[in-house]
Amino acid sequence: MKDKHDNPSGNLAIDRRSILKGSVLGGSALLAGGLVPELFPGEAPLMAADLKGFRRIATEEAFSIPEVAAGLKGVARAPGNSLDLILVQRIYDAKPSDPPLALLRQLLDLEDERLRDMDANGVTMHLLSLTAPGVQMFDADTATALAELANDRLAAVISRHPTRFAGLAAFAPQAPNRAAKEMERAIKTLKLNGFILNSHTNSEYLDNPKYFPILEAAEALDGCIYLHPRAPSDGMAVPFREYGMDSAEWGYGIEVSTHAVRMMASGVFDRFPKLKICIGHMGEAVHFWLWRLDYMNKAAQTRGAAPKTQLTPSEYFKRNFVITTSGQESHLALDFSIKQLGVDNVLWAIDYPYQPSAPAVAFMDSAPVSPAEREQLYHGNAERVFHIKPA
Ligand code: 1WB
Ligand code: MN
Repeated sequence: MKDKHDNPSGNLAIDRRSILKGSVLGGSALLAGGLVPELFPGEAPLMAADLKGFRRIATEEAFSIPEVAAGLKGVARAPGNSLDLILVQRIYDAKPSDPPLALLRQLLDLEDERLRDMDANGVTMHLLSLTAPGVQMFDADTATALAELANDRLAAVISRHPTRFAGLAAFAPQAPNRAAKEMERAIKTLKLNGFILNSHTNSEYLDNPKYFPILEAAEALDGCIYLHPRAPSDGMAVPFREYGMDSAEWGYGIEVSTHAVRMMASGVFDRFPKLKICIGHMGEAVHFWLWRLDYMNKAAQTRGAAPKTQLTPSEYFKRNFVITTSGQESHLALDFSIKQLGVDNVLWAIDYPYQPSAPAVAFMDSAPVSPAEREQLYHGNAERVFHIKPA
């Protein structure tokens, strides 16, 4: 057993014995320059030299391709009233008079600015996914073709940088049987790592039996579906139209959490017991609600409002879901998530380019967890859930 006096670099400011006993590490915000509040004050911080070697796999990292961006510019200009148009118009149809927006450039870049950002921040790998709303606002034929094209591009960039990129396959729920075929090609031929779905499609959710071929394929292929946000569906859009609430501040999380609860309450996981769903933004708060979900779902079942299910919502959530920390850099929320779900079920993410890399790294570097837990959060869980080859 080593202690700080044995460390040849002489900069190890932590008591190894307390780590080995399983106690928490210091929560002081070493790399965040004091931005992250201390959860466990009084503990010594880790020093930078001890952290730079981590295998950091970021699991909700967005990209696009020019053809999808061009399609979304068409969506931005077509008649329509969906809440997503606020974001789609801002990013894909910016007026020349608008202040320049780095986002579209960063989404389309894979091998230049992105790799430099990863290098500068010690980020080993991006698990890439076609950014929201993906292909889900196109007609079925366009969506199917663009999903295939995006998956081909993704596989090509991964083959050029197999240690830096992994990827989630897009598919077009508008044509469920063709989607299932593409999911199979993505895993078996392109060797992608799972699937990305940007929540609802035409205001319909995965509990709808028309989508069962997709769930069946995901389960059979052992591919986790990352249920990523888009703006709330038409039926619940109105209260989100003001104050910027359509977006990542609130609307996105409500959309995805609603999707997750629909799936659990519908009994879809009785039909597909091995289906894995990943949700970001620290679980979109669903696991904060587990006690109440269990209590009230049982009441709903008793009065005949909800179907009888084999398990409770909390049992489904712990069996069928994992969460990521994307864009939710609170040590208190992380601590709660680990206690509620187990450290095996929490994965690290940045949400590049929508959120900056440096604070996301600082957040996890300084998280009040043991070294073994930090390895799980940073890469071990991602390797297991998304079939990424360990280093
Ligand atoms: C933003 C965030 C936009 C996310 C997104 O577009 C996604 C944003 C698809 O902050 O503007 C996200 O995943 O949190
Ligand atoms: Mn995201």
